[in-house]
Amino acid sequence: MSHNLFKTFAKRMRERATANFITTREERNYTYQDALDTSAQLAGALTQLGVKSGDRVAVQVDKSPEAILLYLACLRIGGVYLPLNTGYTSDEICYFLSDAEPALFVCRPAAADEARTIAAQTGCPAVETLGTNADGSLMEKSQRAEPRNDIVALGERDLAAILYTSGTTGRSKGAMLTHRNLASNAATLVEAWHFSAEDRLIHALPIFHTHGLFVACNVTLMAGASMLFLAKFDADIIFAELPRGSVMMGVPTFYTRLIQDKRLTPEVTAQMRLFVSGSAPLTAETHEAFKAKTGHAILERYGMTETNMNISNPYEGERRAGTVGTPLPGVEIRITDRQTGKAVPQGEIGMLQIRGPNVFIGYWRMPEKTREELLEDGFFITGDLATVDEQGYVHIVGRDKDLVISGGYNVYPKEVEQVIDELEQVAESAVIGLPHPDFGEGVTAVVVPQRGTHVDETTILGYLEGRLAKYKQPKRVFFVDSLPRNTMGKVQKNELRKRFSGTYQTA
Ligand code: MCA
Ligand code: AMP
Repeated sequence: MSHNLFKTFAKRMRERATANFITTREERNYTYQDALDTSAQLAGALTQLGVKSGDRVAVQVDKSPEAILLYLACLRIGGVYLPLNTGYTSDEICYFLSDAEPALFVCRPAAADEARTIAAQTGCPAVETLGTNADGSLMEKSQRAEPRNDIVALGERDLAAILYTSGTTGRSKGAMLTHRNLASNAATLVEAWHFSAEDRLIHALPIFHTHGLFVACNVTLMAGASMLFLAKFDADIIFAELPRGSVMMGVPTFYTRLIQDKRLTPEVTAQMRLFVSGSAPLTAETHEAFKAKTGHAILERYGMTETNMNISNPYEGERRAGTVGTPLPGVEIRITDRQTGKAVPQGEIGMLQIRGPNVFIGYWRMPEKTREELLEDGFFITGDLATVDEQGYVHIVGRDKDLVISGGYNVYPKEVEQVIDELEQVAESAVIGLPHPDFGEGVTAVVVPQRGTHVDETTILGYLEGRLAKYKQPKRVFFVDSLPRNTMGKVQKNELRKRFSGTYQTA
């Protein structure tokens, strides 16, 4: 039996052949039959370009229906899809290509020259382009290619995708996700969230992370539903489209922005049956304010790149503000003591661990990191601190990992600190997340200047420009004479968070 996820999708796509799969605001439509045909053409082009089963295909393109069809084409032929944040700089891309060694790099048309330089430096044999209007060299090649209507047979552990997540050491790790991981999670979510062919998903998330790519698109495909594909979150467009949608998935920033808008009313959301939130904590206040303004209780769920979705508030039953709900069917959780790894008594706080068919098989070419985080018994150490209440609802109460989540994007302080510390005028730095009214947490740098030198905020921010993706760059930089440390010499980031806590209060 083949585990190729596309086999499951294709069956549903054929059943729904004449129905719309993706529509854009510019009225570009793909029916499911169009999606089957174009993905077969793209699969033909990939084959012609030398991509074979198991080969990585790195993709850094703007959001478009064709980018999703490229993802489907990869699945068809057993290629491993490797989406990259459009905000990543050349330096960042260089690392990903050297590490993943893709057979092909697909980039934006405007970035073709730069991409070829990076490909040459990293030994990537082919570069093609994909634009937002069904344009670019890959689309041109696909039109002339022999279509591949077959679906490559794959085993249980064959990879569908590698998604890079930053690490505490500052080096990004490639999470290896199998066809089985993605298939099981999509099927579970379709059931849990009552997705059907009737649904129209308002899709305003980026498509290079788990949330916008797998949660949104795989669930839509499995249900045979349709998606309205928006380039990005734009409140004006969301309000115009809400009356024609049935589901929206978003990060908390979507919801905090919507509740500040007078246009958020029960009437404008009357057609919607479900609002989902994830990727970062949704505060109980935001949950309650949204409910007061619309009558809808946002369904908050919890996931990770490494595990897909694990825990969700119920579709039917109480969606409890400030909690992420109960484990999804097939997912096991345990809350453990951070030192001993033993389960803590119910109601106590500990490290959240997860096991299930949704959990990845390891980090790409990092066996030691994999062993540290993915235990022999199959449980994955999330790095999140949680407690389970008497009704079985999970509360994520904090993080044991040094991570900032800004507008749903993860930023590992180490990565930013390393770049700041390259500056001669800097002795050392500490990057922290502070409460931010729009992004939830605002990346903030606290810097100790080198004795006898002068350095200011502009110099530091100027240095980071072009070296780190925009969302990783601090919103503010502060200067101190020394960093607070404990007796072990470890920087006490809690102290810094307290000291600068009011920074964005009026932002
Ligand atoms: C944009 N900027 C940001 C962010 N986004 N800065 C920090 N954090 C961000 N997330 C910068 C812009 O470059 C700009 O800088 C300034 O902030 C204002 O931009 P604005 O136009 O307001 O932002 P936007 O374009 O509206 O984007 C905000 C956003 C977006 C809608 C929240 O970041 C977004 O779509 N986030 C979703 C992320 C996501 O999908 N995460 C899922 C990861 P300047 O003005 O200086 O140029 S998957 C995951 O976490 C797991 C698996 C899970 O559970 O889902
Ligand atoms: P990523 O590495 O991008 O997959 O992000 C995963 C991390 O996002 C988790 O380890 C959590 O810290 C955080 N996260 C995701 N969903 C939620 C949620 N609903 N509440 C709190 N944190 C969340």
